[in-house]
Amino acid sequence: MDHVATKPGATTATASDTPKTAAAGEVNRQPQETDGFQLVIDALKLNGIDTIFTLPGIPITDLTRRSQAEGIRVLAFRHEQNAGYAASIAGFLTQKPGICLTVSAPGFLNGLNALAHATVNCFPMILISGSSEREIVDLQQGDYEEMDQLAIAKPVAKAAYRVLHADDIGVGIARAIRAAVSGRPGGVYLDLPAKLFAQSIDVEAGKRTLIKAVDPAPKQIPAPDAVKRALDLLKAAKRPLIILGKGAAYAQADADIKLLVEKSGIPYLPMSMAKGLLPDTHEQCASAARSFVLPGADVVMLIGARLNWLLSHGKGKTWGAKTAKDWGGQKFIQVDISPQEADSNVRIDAPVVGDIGSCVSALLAGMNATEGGSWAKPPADWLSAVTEKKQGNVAKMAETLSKNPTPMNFHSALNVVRDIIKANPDAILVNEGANALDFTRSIVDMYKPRKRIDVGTWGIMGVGMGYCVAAAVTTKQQVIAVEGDSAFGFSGMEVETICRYNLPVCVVILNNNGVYKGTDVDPTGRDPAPTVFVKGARYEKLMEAFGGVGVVAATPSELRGAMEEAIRSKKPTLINAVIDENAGTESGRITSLNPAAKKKP
Ligand code: ADP
Ligand code: TZD
Repeated sequence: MDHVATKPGATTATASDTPKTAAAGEVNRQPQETDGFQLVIDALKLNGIDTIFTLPGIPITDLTRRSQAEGIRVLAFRHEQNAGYAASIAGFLTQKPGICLTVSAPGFLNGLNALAHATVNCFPMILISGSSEREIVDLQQGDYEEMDQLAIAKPVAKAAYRVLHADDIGVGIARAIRAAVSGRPGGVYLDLPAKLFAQSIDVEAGKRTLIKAVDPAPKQIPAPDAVKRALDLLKAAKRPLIILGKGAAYAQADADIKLLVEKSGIPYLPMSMAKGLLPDTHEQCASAARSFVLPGADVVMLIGARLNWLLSHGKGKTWGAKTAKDWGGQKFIQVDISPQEADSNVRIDAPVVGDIGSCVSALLAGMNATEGGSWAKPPADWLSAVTEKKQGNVAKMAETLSKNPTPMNFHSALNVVRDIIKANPDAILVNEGANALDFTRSIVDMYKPRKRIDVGTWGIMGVGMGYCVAAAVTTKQQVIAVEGDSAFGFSGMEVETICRYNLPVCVVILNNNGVYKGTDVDPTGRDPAPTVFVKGARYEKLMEAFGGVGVVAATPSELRGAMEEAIRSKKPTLINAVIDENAGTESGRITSLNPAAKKKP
């Protein structure tokens, strides 16, 4: 097939247009043509993609315009990284790949962080970047924004593809979608050189090249013997524990997961983004007894959670072992879609490989078949020990939360957020920071699945405002972001985006004047210390600058009033919650990972 660039003034037609039949006697009828821009749009729409997160420029500006004209929701950001994070979390929330569209080299690199983040967190996302002329790039002759983007994307992407010909666009997009959502989801890179967009081909021929991916994330049914092995281990356990991870939240198998947990009677721990799969107030929730159940358990069933650093690699003191490298003695069942995940850190005695929906329903069926369906609950002494520990910790926390210190601290501020989320359980909670993250995770209960989105596997700062935009747009719910003042700074300019699209987002900055806290000083007396910011910064004015509501809250009651009003009005709101600059510890709860902290004085 001949690929000719569209001539100036040449008309293009959509693939959905029907070619007109030649009028009687007409000779040399001009064929109806479509172009690369249109085929990309048609291919995305055919596959149910309805939203693009982007920042326009050469060569994709017309793609953003024409996508919008064709009814795709096009959300334009102020920095590609934020568009990328938005796409990644849209993928998590919807199970459809989130699309981030950028310009070449610098725009692509700005989006790359989010692509890596999607891959690391197992979120389906496609980073589509325009790129420069291949001939010039490959001879390194210095094109506008020259870069071999495909090569750079590969190491951080689950898959990476380039499309050179308009009649391959259909295949390119179908492959990208399949790679993003099938098996373990991840970030996919799709390279679209500038020349591709202008290529024109016959409308009908173009239409025939498009592919609607059939069943792009096929179910993966676990093997019956793997399910039996897992159930046998669970049945024999004296002190069993279930850990739910964000893979379980992603799977949208909420009802069956709840059934499994409740039928088993086993205490469970939700990982951060699995909070709310069952309400955190559930009697089997062992979050408040975490440091008791991890070392205490004898059999642990992981559902969509990896034994990475967030679970201390399944060994060491957290798990009751004598030293950091030792095994705590637990046996593990791991339910995961990735067959390579088992044994990544410690031995997995019963891997159950498949999609969580299929695995959980197979486990439930197995439990129902056992002993006539009367699956025995775990031994009472284990359950009562967990409950006792939990009640003690909950009482201690209640006492701390009831205090009302001046200035406000993390606890007194988050006690308000806790009440607000309880009253608005459908709201999405976005959370980043160090102390702002750790305290929110432990203080603010979640009641429904996929309502808490945060820094994820890397503990990354900068996801905040991108997540807010994506959460508001894809779920249409109120969004509440609890942000450290440092964390907010990474994406703060996107408050303009939030105002521009008039999204129901309430940002609460827990402002303690710095990274972790605001009290460090430069020992030489020359500069501010690296961890401190301008004291008394007026972040709320940033929101006011773009027409949103800005509020300073110095007390819990001011914070409560401002949050309630934000939810009532649905207006973009930024609350500068001023807290004690002494509040907070270095690196929050992961001080131990800080090399300086281990140095002997
Ligand atoms: P957390 O940080 O909450 O502990 P992780 O990101 O470490 O969770 O683990 C998520 C796990 O879930 C990954 O190992 C991934 O392969 C798995 N996963 C993601 N989606 C599915 C699914 N639909 N079915 C089964 N496993 C899944
Ligand atoms: N850069 C990126 C992209 N991610 C990171 N995690 C960091 C830097 C290091 N870092 C943390 O791990 S937390 C944090 C940084 C800079 C900010 C902590 O300060 P905060 O929160 O104001 O956001 P608290 O509540 O004051 O601790």
